[in-house]
Amino acid sequence: MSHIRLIATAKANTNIALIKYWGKRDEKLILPMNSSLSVTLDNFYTITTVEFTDTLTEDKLIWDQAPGNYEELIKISSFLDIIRKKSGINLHAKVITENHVPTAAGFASSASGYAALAAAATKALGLNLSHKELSIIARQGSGSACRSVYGGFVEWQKGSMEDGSDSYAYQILNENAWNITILSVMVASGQKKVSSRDGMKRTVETSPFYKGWLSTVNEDLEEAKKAIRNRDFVSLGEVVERTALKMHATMLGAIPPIIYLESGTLEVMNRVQELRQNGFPAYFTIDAGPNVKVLCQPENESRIKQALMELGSVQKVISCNPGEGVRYLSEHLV
Ligand code: FM0
Repeated sequence: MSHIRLIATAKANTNIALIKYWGKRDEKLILPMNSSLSVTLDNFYTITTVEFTDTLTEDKLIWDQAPGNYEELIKISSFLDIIRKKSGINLHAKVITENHVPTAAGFASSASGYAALAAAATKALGLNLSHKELSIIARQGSGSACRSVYGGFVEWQKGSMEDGSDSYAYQILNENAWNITILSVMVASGQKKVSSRDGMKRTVETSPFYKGWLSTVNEDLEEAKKAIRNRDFVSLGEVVERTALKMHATMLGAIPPIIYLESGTLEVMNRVQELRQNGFPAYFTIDAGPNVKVLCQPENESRIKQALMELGSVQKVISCNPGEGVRYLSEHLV
C-alpha cells in the first residue's frame, strides 16, 4: 500500500527591527499594539522541511539534527493546526529545521523559524498563498516572522481588525535597492534573560512609560520610512537609535523592571557614539537581549568593525547586508 507524503522545504532569513514591535493587543492571534519596520539580513537564516504523512500518529520535530524539545514541539504543532485547518488536510507532520542563526549568542531565530515553517508547511499542503497571506500566517507563529517573508526593508502594519486580517507586512525597498551594513555585535553576558514574549506583556501591563512609547512610535516610523525612501543614512540612524532607547525605557518602568542592557552593551553603545564624533557614521539598536546591532555604511564597515573588536566585552562581530525574503528549495532535509 502506498503512503501519502506531502513535502516541501523553505529558507527564510532573520530580520532586525529598526522600529521595534513591542506589545500585543491580542496574544492569541499575535496582533501588535504598534506597527514596526525591519531589514531582512542576508547571513542568518533557517531552512525547514515539512513532510505531512499518514504514517505518523503525532507531529515530530528535528531541530539542528537532534530531537526538538517538547515545548517547542507543542508550539509548532498548534501553529501547524492553523495551516491544517486552512487546507482541510489533517495529517501529522515531521518538521526538520536547521538554524544558521547564532541562537546561543542571543540572536533570535523565531522570525526566520516561523517564516520558513509557514512557507514550507503551506507549500507542502498545496496552498498557493500570496506573500500577504503567508505573512498573516507566519505572524501567528511569532510576530516578527511576518516581516521575514520579504527581503530588504519591510513594514509590518499593525492593522485594526479583530481577526488580524489586516495585520501583515509589505516590502518598502527590496534588498538590492539600498546597501547598508548591519554589524551583529555579541557581548559577554551573564544573566538569563526574560523572553521578548514575556517582556512585552509585562511592559504593556505595568509600565507607566508604555503610553509614551505608543504616542511617539508612529512618527518615528514615518521618519524612518522617509529616510529609507530617500536613502538618507544619517536620518535613518538617528531615529533608529532613539526609538530603540525608548523601547528599553518602557521596560525599565515595568514591575518588576526588565533590564536587557549589560555592561558590555553600554560599552558598545558608547563606542558607537564616539565613532560618530570622530566622523564615522554608525548607529546602534538593541533587541530583547544584551547584544547590539550597529548600522553603518559599507565603506566604513572594516574601520568600525575593528573599533568594536577592540572592546574588552566584545566577543564576536558578524557583518550582514540586506537579504532576500522566503524561498522554496527543491532539496529536502530528509
Ligand atoms: O523584532 O511573542 O516576534 O520588532 O525583537 O513571538 O510575537 O519574538 F526587540 C524586541 C520580537 C521583539 C522587536 O518579538 O515576539 C522586533 C523584538 P512574539 P517576537
